[in-house]
Amino acid sequence: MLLVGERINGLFKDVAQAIQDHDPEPIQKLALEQTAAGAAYLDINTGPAVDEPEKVMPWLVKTVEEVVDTPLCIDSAKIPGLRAGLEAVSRSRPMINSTTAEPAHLEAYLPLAKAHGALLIGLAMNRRGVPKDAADRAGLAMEIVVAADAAGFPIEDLFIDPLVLPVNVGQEHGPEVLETLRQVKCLADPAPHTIVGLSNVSQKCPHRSLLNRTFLAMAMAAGLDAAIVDVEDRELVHTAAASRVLLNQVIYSDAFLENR
Ligand code: THG
Repeated sequence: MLLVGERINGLFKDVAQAIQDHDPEPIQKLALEQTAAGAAYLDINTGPAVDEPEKVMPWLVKTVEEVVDTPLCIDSAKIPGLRAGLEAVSRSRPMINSTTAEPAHLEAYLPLAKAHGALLIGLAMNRRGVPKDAADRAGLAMEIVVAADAAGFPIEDLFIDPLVLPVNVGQEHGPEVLETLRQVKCLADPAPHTIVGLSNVSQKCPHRSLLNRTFLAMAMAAGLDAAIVDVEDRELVHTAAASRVLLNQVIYSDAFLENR
């Protein structure tokens, strides 16, 4: 299970403030803390309020790379921000977050991912938005797989994201996300990897940690390989470790909570 730390995101007020103040310290503290907590990747997102992501993204990348070696997941809905972030990455194999199934997006992101030797997240959505049911999400995932194959992009470097929605507004999507995770594993051989933005499920809900870790265990049983999460949530990281043991993904030991 690959855990991607979610905290360096302008959605969070402290990060938005640090970006505004051009203050590296809060960002570097989050990079160190998440790495110590077991993050294999760090998501880097300027947040929606930033006017010039192509300036802010390279600053975030450099700020983080000054203090950790942890590979980065460059998260931007805008191509200039993404491209500038990738160009600033110096030592690790980055992950691109993300393309959709939209042909224009695939045409832009697949060559970019290839050129940078990057892993690529493909969202199960297109210009019409996120489909309601699993079959349509899996259909869009298949379009991404076909385009990746045609572009010579390795399917084992592709991470399909079925898109998790908040349970308080999109309750019916939960089981559809789980079913999509199962179906994606049958789309190709080797199958693409799968990833979700886990904390979406509990946005604006009470008991966030409980909702997050419960959905994580369910999603792992359905074939989830990676998740963008709050890695500083110990109960969540422990749930991932317990799930890996119970799904026979790692050999049991009494010290299973130490497994990363
Ligand atoms: N898929 C992919 N990438 C993603 C997502 C996804 N990147 C962003 C997001 N979703 C995952 N990361 C977060 C980060 C923060 C929150 C949720 C998901 C979050 N933030 C608080 C909120 O909005 O209430 C911020 C408030 C605060 O504490 O300051 O919930 O799905 N590929």
